[in-house]
Amino acid sequence: LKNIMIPTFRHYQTVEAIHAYLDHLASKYPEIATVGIMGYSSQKKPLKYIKISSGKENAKVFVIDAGIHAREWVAPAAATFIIKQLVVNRKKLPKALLSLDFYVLPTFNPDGYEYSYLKKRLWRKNRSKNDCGFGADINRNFDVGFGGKGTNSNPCSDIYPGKSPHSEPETQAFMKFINDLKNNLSAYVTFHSYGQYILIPFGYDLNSLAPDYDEMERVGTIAASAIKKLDGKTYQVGNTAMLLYPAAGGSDDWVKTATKAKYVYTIELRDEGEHGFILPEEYILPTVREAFTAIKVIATAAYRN
Ligand code: ING
Ligand code: ZN
Repeated sequence: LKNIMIPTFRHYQTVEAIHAYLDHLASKYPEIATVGIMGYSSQKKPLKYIKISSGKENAKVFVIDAGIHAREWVAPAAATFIIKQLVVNRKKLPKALLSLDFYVLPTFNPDGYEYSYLKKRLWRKNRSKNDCGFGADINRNFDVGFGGKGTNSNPCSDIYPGKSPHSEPETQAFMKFINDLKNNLSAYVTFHSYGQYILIPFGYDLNSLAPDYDEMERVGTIAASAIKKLDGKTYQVGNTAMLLYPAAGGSDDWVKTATKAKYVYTIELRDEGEHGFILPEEYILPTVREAFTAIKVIATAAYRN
């Protein structure tokens, strides 16, 4: 029996185990950690998040999510690892990380993750009903260039953006959640895999750089250097559309347009394509350490600026 209360990051966990771990932390560390539900998936699973509080009034906010795409299993593992460092290993944290309020949503797409886990490993989308069967790409469902480049209006497609902007319950819950925090929001990171990229908005089209692009690139480059120093891995830094491909309707583009957050990134974790989405379990721990390394750098910048 695997002890879900003490994740070792040697195995990929179920949605239930990840959510149980958040509840466990909230009951063991009630001064620091509280669990909330921002809404429900189309199959009525809770969109559970954990708030890790600085204890300071009007602290700047850092929102982290993962698992918007079902098959990118290492991303929820990374979010879980970050949560563990912020709560259990709090004594080791630098001042910047103690001074921010973190909100972490480790499973943005719990229905899809479970479907990938149990039925179809390479499932990407959520599980909402459509004319083809199931699934919209939540990372195409936001209203920034909706239905444009990198999307496909065929509901069978893996990049089907949904029937209209914000049609998906996961998108709606997330938007409301961000809207409630937006006055203090300073940083947002959404974890995906794979490719080893630190991506900067906008992604909806070519030649469209977000406000603060240069500052985001500066800090992203420091994060990539910190990862290189940690374990030698290379993460490329640049604009989503130019470095990867244009894709409209992403969560990062929406956060950057709808809030005053300065530091907004999509981070594509390991690997560079050898295993792709099916990253072997032995690589979970080194990968999630890279994720936390990037978060420390971005949090330090967010705290200062
Ligand atoms: N990559 C992202 C995708 O949704 C991306 C890249 C980031 C697109 C930000 C748009 C905005 O296609 C993966 N691997 O999902
Ligand atoms: Zn993805």
